[in-house]
Amino acid sequence: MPSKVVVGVQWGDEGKGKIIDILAQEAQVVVRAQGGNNAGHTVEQGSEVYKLRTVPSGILYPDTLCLVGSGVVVNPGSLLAEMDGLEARGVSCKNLKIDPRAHVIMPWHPLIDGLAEDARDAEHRIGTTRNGIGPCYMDKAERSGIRMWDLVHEEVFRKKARFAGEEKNRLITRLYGAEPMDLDKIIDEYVAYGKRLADHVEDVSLLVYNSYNEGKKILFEGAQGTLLDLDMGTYPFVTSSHPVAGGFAIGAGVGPRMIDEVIGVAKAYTTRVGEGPFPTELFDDVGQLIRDKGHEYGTVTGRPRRTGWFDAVILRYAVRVNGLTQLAVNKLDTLAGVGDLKVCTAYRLPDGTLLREYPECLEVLADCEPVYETIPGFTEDISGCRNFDELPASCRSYIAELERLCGCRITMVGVGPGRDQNLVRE
Ligand code: 2SA
Ligand code: GDP
Ligand code: MG
Repeated sequence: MPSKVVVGVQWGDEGKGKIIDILAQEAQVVVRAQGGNNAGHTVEQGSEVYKLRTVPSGILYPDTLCLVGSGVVVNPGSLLAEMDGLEARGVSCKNLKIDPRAHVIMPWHPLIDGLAEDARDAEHRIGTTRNGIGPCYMDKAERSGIRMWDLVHEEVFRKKARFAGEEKNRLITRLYGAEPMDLDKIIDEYVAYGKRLADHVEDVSLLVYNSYNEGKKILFEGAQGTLLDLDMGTYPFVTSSHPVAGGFAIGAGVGPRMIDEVIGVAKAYTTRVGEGPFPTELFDDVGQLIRDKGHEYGTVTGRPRRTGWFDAVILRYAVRVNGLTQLAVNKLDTLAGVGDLKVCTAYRLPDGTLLREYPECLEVLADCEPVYETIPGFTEDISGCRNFDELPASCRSYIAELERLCGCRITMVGVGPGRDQNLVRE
């Protein structure tokens, strides 16, 4: 197995956690390279369900090295709670390592995230997860952030946190009229986190490089999705990191030639949480049926996810900007009994022009009407299928048509959340 990247190709929650968990059986190293505890990756192992946020989805394999790269933003309290929860269920976190360059989400980041969201009107609200992801990346880009190395060096940390905290107190009191934070309490709490995490801080760039050169199999785990990418997504309704394949080289500290395969993960329909454009969104009973059948509620926040038809325009875009070599399509089972299936093949502008490529700006996207192709649906419960050939002919035709429209080979089809419900397609 060469090194593989797994990326979300829609707006996140495509079932990446499940695919990573399956592919991790053959890997020795699993690496997260962007995002933070805004991610919610679900892994089901028999009757056990794990909701992972910062910890890579390879953690269920005791000998797999699980790495959190420099491009991730780490909330130490949330990470320790996640590690404690895993340990309490018998999952060891001894192989979890975090890059010293990764930025620390400090308590002011979620606070400012929430204050900023509340201050925005409906038109400008992003619908963030309020975990402080944007404000933490802002400090990183502004060069005033605190990194994991600082966190585990008490004297350095105390100095940097005090300086940054005083500045943030001025910001939140003056701009938002909020109460100042108790910095002594915060700093003591974080120093304690630093002591607990010290043994987990190690140079991830070096670990990945050495592992690769030793012939180990490496899996890079994406969070969020292509349309949430800071550059390539539906800006400004995006997250503040780079979920596209190119983000892995920077976020893990390795050269791009270390990535051999790029596997996109999509759903057989589309979902989105948070605000922003969504051309194929359904507002009717079918949309609600898909939400109910697919349990489409945020893993982290519990927010209802918006639902809609599969959008092949977005998928072609994702094939291009990620350089996909193969595609996994999950949740085909959810579409049983929803009636005929629609797939968006192009967008139509008000003047009648047909757009086959995803537009680069929101203003054009807002005017786009989806052009649909209708494909006969299916009613059979397919969750018990274990081979692609066992699927009803209508399901196989739907997948073949998606493959044709996306221009990328579909190699895996999901018919349920379990490891054994992933049908490999030759
Ligand atoms: P943020 O918090 O700054 O990253 O939010 C900015 C946008 O990114 C979206 N976003 C997500 N979209 C889907 N899933 C995500 N993770 C959770 C999950 C979400 C949840 O797995 O279900 O529990 O609600 C995720 N994280 C960020 C977010 O909705 C904003 O549109
Ligand atoms: P991620 O963020 O991409 O890892 O996805 P999430 O875990 O947030 O959301 C995907 C949800 O769909 C989880 O509850 C998974 O257990 C579930 N899931 C994944 N693949 C399938 C599938 O093929 N069918 C069904 N019914 N559920 C699936
Ligand atoms: Mg998720």
